[in-house]
Amino acid sequence: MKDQVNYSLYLVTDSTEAILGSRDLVEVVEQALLGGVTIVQYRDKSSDTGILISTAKKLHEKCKQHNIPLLINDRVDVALAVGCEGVHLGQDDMNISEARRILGEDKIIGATVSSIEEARVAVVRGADYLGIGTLYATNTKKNTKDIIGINGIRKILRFLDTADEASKAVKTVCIGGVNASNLQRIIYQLSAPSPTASKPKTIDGVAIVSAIVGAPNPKEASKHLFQLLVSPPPFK
Ligand code: TZP
Ligand code: MG
Repeated sequence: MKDQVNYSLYLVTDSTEAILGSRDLVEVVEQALLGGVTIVQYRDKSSDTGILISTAKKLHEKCKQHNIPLLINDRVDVALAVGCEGVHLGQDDMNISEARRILGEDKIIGATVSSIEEARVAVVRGADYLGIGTLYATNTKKNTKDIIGINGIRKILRFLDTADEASKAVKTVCIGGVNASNLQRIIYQLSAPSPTASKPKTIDGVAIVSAIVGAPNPKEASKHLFQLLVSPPPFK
């Protein structure tokens, strides 16, 4: 099941006034699902546990209708309560090995990584995918110290490509400042062949917050981003 997950257009939600505004998150996610997002992470840094669980249950219903996995940011307990497909954990969250022990092999566990060492450790601990970033500075996550750019992401992809089988197999998405104007360039730049591998490791998807959740029309925004992903860039 989880081998078949499509990471290509990965929606990360935001419930803040600055991005979601006064709109209903469940409605915005429904629109994004209709537009073609392929996986959803519920990320809400301020709601209490009760709200997190009730919102996640509603989001899970919507995602199930579209056959799209729902992951929960930070909170293994919320993912368990909801019975959704997995979690996304940062460097300060529960250890990936602990989360794996609690959630079992069938659930998806993603890890935020900003360096080769963090990527190496996340793979050893059993992450299914890596959210690599921060690609570009973004207002969505302020004070991010680890802005690594295209070159930082390339270095991590190359490391994974030349390491063990688990590293080669781990899925990857990049995050931070991705939008419709830079998406194709990013994909192109992260698909350049590795000098050492015969079948170079490329990025499996882009994780996006504001360019979807903050868009005037999240369905059209997702549809446009999806089309950009499936059509070749004009400069290729
Ligand atoms: N982690 C690194 S950057 C980021 C997260 C959650 C936010 C990305 O938001 P946006 O709006 O897609 O730049
Ligand atoms: Mg976290």
